[in-house]
Amino acid sequence: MASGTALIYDEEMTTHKLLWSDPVCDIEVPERLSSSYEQLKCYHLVERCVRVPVREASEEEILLVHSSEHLEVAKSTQTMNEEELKRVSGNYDAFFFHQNTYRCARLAVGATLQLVDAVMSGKVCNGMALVRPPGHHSQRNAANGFCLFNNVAIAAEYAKLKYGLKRILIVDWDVHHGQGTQYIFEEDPSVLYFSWHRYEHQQFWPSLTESDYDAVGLGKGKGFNINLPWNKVGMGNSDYLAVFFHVLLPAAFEFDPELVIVSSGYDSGIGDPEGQMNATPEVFAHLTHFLMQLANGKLCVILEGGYHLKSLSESVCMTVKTLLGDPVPEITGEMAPCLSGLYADLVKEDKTLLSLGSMLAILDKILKKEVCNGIAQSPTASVSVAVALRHSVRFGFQRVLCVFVGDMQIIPNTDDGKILMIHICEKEQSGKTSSKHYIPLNWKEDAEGNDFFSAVLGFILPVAYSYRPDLTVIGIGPNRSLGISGIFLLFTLLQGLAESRILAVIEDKEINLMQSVAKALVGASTPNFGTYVPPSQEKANKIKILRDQFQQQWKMLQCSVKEGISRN
Ligand code: Q9C
Ligand code: ZN
Repeated sequence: MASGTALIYDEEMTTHKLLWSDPVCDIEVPERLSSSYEQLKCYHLVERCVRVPVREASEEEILLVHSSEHLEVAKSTQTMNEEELKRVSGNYDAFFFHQNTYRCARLAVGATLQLVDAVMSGKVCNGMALVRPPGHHSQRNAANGFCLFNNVAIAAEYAKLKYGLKRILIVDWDVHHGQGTQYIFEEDPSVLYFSWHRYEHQQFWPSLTESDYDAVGLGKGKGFNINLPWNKVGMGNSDYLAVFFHVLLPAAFEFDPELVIVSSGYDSGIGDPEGQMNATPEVFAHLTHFLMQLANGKLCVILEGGYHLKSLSESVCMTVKTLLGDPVPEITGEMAPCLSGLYADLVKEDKTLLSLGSMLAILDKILKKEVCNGIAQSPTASVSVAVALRHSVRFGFQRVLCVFVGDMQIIPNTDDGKILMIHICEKEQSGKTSSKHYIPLNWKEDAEGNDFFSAVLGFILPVAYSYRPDLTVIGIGPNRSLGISGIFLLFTLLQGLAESRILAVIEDKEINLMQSVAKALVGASTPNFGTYVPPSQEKANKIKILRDQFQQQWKMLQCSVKEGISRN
């Protein structure tokens, strides 16, 4: 499988700039690119990436999306004087031309196509292109909102044509609606377009009715356009995550894209004058990490907006760091270290003792932050898990999330809130009733395909993100009711929490499972274990009932329009 992260940047794209005074356009400055690149250098991320050069897109490539009239107008601006440039710019809503704009826009498209080629050829697994001008407002026949050519839309058409792709997902996390991209793919079922955007009941630019949630695509493309308008400013990390859990990711997993392209605007981040949102740079690491689980990891991130230079460049770094496979940072967090202890009475057999010794050795390395994760084999996983949990709490961890799959001989005490246990098993286990910190989830994976993603996204992740664990322990015991693919998904998605600190405890003799878990923990993307299938009505109801039962305690579960996502 492909590895490595491409980074595409060329200083030449900083030569496009505003020549006159215009308060609408003056935020789209060359420093957006150069300061992002400087910050990447500063964190030593540039040297860890594969440098891919830019190129000029050909006219033919631009014509995949745009009209020849639009191309000719753009071309003609190369030799204009300032007065003429200003006049042509005035024909569009929020756009400025410079003599170098056409050249830069061709480089921006070319950079995007270079990234698609690098990913599709297997030269790298994923990558980011830092480009100007941006693209997602640009339409077949018009420049708009700082965008001349629609970089991402051209890339999607190019990937369909050159690589025969049948399903491409475009995730537009810029704070503006990429109406240009929506128009281009409105009738196209092979491109699923998702955008969230500041909307304020149509008061916010570009103030279109078609930016609302009821624009779902047209004709054959019906169902392949998803808009999530924010009717208030101030949205933050938990809002973005809730939308991923409850809206985007369920659709994306079911769509099963062959390539994911991000219209990556960071004006949805904190401090941005356009967006007025509150999401911190770390959230982009989480969003990136989720998208890395699709399309076998084939992910192309293309810069769009982002006008607060510090917020922008930190967010770019978070994205690239995550693409490189670094642990996902905690969104917020506090911690405290301490000592250790053991369940002496449970440990009767030598075999158990031996396995506990090696488990504790691994756990200690995780607690001391020498490693980020580890796998321990055990003849009795639930005993090892109970010991690991006790030990972690004694050491000083405040919130340990434990997901246990299969039968448990011993159910740890979770009354003090320092442990949250989610117990996945086929049938209700007697002797313990559910509570805020002990949640039984009776689930048997469908034999026809992997339907467990619906439970992970609809219940487990929201609860886990509400809890904000500082360590995750995943135990796999006997009679597990999940297949390898479901367990793999659990491991990859829970890596977004607790700064990726995960201890896996697996009942021995599960060689295949050990290998899959090891792959998940080193950051391999979800292999093809078969298809993701939507849950049956019965399973969907089960998730809904659990959500209703626990949403007062675990707020990220709230996802109804009334009390959830948009808080209108
Ligand atoms: N009163 C991108 O973020 N604002 N473009 C126009 C008119 C234009 C944003 C306000 C914002 C364009 C790529
Ligand atoms: Zn924007």
